[in-house]
Amino acid sequence: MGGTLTPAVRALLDCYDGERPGVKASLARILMHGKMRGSGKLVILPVDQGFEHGPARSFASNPAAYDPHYVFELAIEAGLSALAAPIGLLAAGADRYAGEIPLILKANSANSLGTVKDEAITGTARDALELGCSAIGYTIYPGSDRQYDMFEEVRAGAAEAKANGLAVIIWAYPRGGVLNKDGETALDVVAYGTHIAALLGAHIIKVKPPTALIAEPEARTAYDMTGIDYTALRQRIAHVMQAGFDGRRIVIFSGGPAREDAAVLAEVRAIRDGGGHGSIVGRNAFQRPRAEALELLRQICAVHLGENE
Ligand code: FBP
Repeated sequence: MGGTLTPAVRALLDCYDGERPGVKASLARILMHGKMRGSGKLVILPVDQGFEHGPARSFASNPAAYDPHYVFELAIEAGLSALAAPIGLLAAGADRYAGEIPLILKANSANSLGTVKDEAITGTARDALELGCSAIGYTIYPGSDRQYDMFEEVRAGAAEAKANGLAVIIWAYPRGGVLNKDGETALDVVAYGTHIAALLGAHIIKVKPPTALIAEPEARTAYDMTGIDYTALRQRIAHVMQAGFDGRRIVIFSGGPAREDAAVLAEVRAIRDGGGHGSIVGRNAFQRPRAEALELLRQICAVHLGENE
């Protein structure tokens, strides 16, 4: 269904000064779809974990999700903003469900069998267009020994995508190099990853909710200087939004490993209160039985919409 853009969506599109009309139309298509339609917030289902973590770790707890049609239907029935997945999964449903949900082609992929912190290019702008996608997505690993090659690959892919009217999403996941596991989600590191993604030209940036740790000793002084207390997640989210061009880029937060509903929803409330643009929730959706997943997704959407849960 078409319709007039809401003030919230117009305001967001205005943040992308000078961007091509085709790209803005693609962003609008995602922002004007499903339950979050017109709110300026997004809730997206990512299903690339089969690649990143392997099939059993991803789907054994809810075997229905081995079937690509299941995840298409989950995203559609939940009224989500978009479905993001690698080319093979999208190709298995893009025709059958054409026009029912905006699609995002996850165009690079890693697997947990390798040791190098890198991703292979597994899709192109042309692939995305053929599948009817609105956007293309890339992971970057700031900090990894392969980071500069990843940045160059994203630059090339993003340029081609934008020239073809596709929006660009960057999954900014610092890891490798000097970072240990805790450092990957430290506040300064997540903010740094967000900023690098914005500087690389992402329209939408996806990061993990940050912890209160400051990993880089040199950054500590800068944070101390602000006098801001980052104990509350809400405050840390607000800082990540600053790093995303002070709210001029759409920044959404990933769901992480499957947890209790209450823990997921508490985090989503902090994302909302910190001014985050939404959530991208995979395992906490498709690893639950369908009815439970739909109910949790309903509540996640309600939180972001500021409705009664
Ligand atoms: P989840 O909600 O399942 O965490 O999905 C978000 C996501 O970014 C996926 O797109 C991706 O497969 C996964 O997290 C990667 O997580 P990690 O890099 O920590 O293995």
